[in-house]
Amino acid sequence: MAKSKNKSYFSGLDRVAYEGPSSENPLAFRHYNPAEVIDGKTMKEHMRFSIAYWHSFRGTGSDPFGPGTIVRPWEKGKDPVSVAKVRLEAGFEFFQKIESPFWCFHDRDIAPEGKTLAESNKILDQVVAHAKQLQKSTGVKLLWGTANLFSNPRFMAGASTNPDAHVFAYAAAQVKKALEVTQELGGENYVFWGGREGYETLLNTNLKREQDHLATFMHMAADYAKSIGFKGQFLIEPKPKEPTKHQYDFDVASGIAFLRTYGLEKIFKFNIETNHATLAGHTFQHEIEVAAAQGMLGSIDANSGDLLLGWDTDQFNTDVKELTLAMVSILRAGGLGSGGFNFDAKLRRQSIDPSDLFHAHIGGMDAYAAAFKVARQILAEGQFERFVADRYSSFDSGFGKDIETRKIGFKELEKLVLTKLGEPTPRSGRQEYLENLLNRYLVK
Ligand code: XLS
Ligand code: NI
Ligand code: NI
Repeated sequence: MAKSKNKSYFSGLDRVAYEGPSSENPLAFRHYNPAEVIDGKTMKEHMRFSIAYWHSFRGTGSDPFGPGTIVRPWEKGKDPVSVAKVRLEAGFEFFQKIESPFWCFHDRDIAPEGKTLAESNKILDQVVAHAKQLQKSTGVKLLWGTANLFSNPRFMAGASTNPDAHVFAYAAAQVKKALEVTQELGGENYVFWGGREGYETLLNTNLKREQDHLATFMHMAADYAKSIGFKGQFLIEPKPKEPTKHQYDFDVASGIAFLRTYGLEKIFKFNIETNHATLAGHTFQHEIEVAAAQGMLGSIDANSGDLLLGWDTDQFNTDVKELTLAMVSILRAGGLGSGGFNFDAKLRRQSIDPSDLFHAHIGGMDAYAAAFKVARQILAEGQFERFVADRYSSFDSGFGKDIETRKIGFKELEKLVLTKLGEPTPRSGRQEYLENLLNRYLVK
């Protein structure tokens, strides 16, 4: 079903224009100017924003207490495959109007499942062909693809960590296909979020065996990707809980331990999601720093949670302070490479108008773009960098350097303290001074 040239799924909502910080138009960008060139790259290229298809085009506002509230006009028709194609057209119109260069999907968001795997694959191929055409005609690209290994009841006890080898096999077959379609659409990364890879109770769980299986699955995926010449970056997306009580990819630190334990550390980087960081009891910036410290910062799932709630609320993030701190760490680490900022965020249940989808993304994009600019200024002026460098400067020379290079040990250090150094002089960490300095950048 081809879309006629002038048909619009979002009539009355135009391509969002940049109007600058003083604009009072709520449907304009005030900070994200896609065409603005900074250091030889446009803002569009710097930010690499992406739209999460599952939330923005499959989300209905349903929750455990009631059905969906969001009704889109294109969601009608008897044939689910035709509806899937029309929905994609609506999606690509939105991606263009919101100036997003990328999108992301799970296999099952874009195409309905058939009665058998063979049928599902066939349907997926049809929809992917349509997506490929839309990518070509709009220039919107695929940041990453992934497989939904958590919604279908067959995965209720996990996919690769399922106690039943049959389910492991099914999941393997599904990821094989998801890798193929991600490659077909030029996906720049492939994401593994461990949907139900965790446990509800240890009473029925062999934790060691499940973790071994998870690693085996990752190795199989990497081998297959290699065999088909898939060049995209593999990403692990940690999350501590939800849907299971304990998810194996708890946070970045436990993810690093897992990858190293099983010899996967060269194959993976991390896709860090803000709300997953806070669910794990960390700040967003903390997770970025832990990944960056190991050269494993890959991509961002841009959202935020509600610190008073214990689940993944997946809200759009407009907290410029939180994002500025994250951006400082990201830029200091050299950026995201093939990654980007994917709005893994959904509209609130009462935000039922198509314009709400625009306001949501405008807010997220503007907050990130503003944070990007402030972070660049902070790094260019280097006040925090100099402060931190100075704080550790005793390790730059003399016995401090000898410690870092492991030239000396306890014996030499004891002798130094007893004969020369004596008692150390305490120095202020100056936290309040630094917090005020940060606010000088944020509040002009
Ligand atoms: C769920 C995850 C999921 C991944 C992709 O909490 O964020 O949406 O990003 O499977
Ligand atoms: Ni996510
Ligand atoms: Ni999430």
